[in-house]
Amino acid sequence: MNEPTRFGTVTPEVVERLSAILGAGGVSVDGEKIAVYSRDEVAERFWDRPYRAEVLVFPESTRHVSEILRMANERRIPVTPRGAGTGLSGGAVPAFGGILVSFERMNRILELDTENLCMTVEPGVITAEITRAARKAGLLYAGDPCSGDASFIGGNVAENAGGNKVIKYGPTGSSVLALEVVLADGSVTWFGGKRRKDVTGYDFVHLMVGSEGTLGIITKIVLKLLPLPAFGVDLLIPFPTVEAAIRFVPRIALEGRVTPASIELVDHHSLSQAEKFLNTRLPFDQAAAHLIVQLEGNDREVVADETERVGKLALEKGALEVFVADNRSSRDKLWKARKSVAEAIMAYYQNYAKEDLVVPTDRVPDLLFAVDALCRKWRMEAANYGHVGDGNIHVNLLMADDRPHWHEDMEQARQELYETVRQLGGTLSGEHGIGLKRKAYLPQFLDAPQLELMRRVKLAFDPNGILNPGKLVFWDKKTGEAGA
Ligand code: 2HG
Ligand code: ZN
Repeated sequence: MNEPTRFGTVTPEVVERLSAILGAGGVSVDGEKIAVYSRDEVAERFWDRPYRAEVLVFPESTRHVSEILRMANERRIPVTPRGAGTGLSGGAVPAFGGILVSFERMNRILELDTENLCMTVEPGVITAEITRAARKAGLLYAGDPCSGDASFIGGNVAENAGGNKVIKYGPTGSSVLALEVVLADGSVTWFGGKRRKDVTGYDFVHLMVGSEGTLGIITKIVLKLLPLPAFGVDLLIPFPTVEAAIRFVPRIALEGRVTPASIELVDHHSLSQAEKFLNTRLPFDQAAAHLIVQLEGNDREVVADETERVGKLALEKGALEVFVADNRSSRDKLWKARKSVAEAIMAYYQNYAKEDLVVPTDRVPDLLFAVDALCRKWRMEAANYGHVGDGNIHVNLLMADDRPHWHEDMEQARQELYETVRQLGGTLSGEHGIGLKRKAYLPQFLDAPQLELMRRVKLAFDPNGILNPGKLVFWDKKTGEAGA
């Protein structure tokens, strides 16, 4: 049961209104279905209680979303937008019940504009479909979250998903040119346009990006495309220590004079989970850490030359070997292993904390030393992997035993870890978002003036606090109102 709040509830009359807007097939009050849709990838036992929407809706158009919001706003009913549920922060969990809006029926690619190099899509398109559609036209959509085969682009935008190509192309937000947004009162507006530059007013496009559905509901997205690089290779580079692997990262740019598309780290523990999960082996899998360095370009010789340079440099800096994957199957195998680490860990461990920390890149070794010490203190294991080129490390704290107070221990360990991150000049989340999972820790990272500004921005967009309440912005627990 959701706690009583001053929010309006979903009465049979509200369900009727929703059915009138969407048609009976666009509304569900089926408890089992609602339970499935009220979750993301965070296991429910990590919450203090299960959260459930009161009604689930499937809009098919901007007009549908607009009418839902107008009605919800009049009655102060919470509205939580939901993509494919691949999120890792509880961002799409309906913390105050109300209406859960699934975007699975708004799943069309509306336009591929090869003159302006952009694509207009609805929020329910699967990220990988966008990549494929662009590729067919010889173009690149640069967003590459690890969950891209399942995630919806709307969720990627709402969380400003990062992924594997951020070092070269930036996170999802760097590819967003414009957004059609339904505001809390149901009005519809466009932020941005098919333009590469725009200082005409505040940058609302990038305020919406990463705002976790708390400011408005995105109904169309214009994505920037780039020419598709003709050649690509992935270097798999094992190192005898994690530190040696990390110390090599800045050398790639400085001495190698190369900007890779990806620089990913997978430590030994992470790799062995993925190997077990996929029943596969990667070379040198006893090494303490592997880097994956992706190089790409339009000139075969330039890519070959860069491959040679980075490979040579790696061996000079202590790499155990350099493996070059330059065909489809070897590249796919490598990335499949990298992208399945998160799922593998969830399959083999019950009690874990999946983190999404970011520190300045030169502080990554300090972060990992601190993680080692923390694990010794709390009798835990760690799997460290992620986007080392961006300083964004998915520290996963794992408990092999099933101790009775595992939750308290984990909480303490997380607190200590966050304090270290803060001292290193780092932050709480690089790409997964705050959601329900990290909300309590925001004040450790954002000062009072910033939190107050966030609250006022929220109030400007959503005076009744109906949009994804409970996320990102501090609200009054009793009233459920954003402004309290
Ligand atoms: C990845 O980079 C994903 O693999 C998931 O962002 C990370 O689950 C995680 O910790
Ligand atoms: Zn990641």
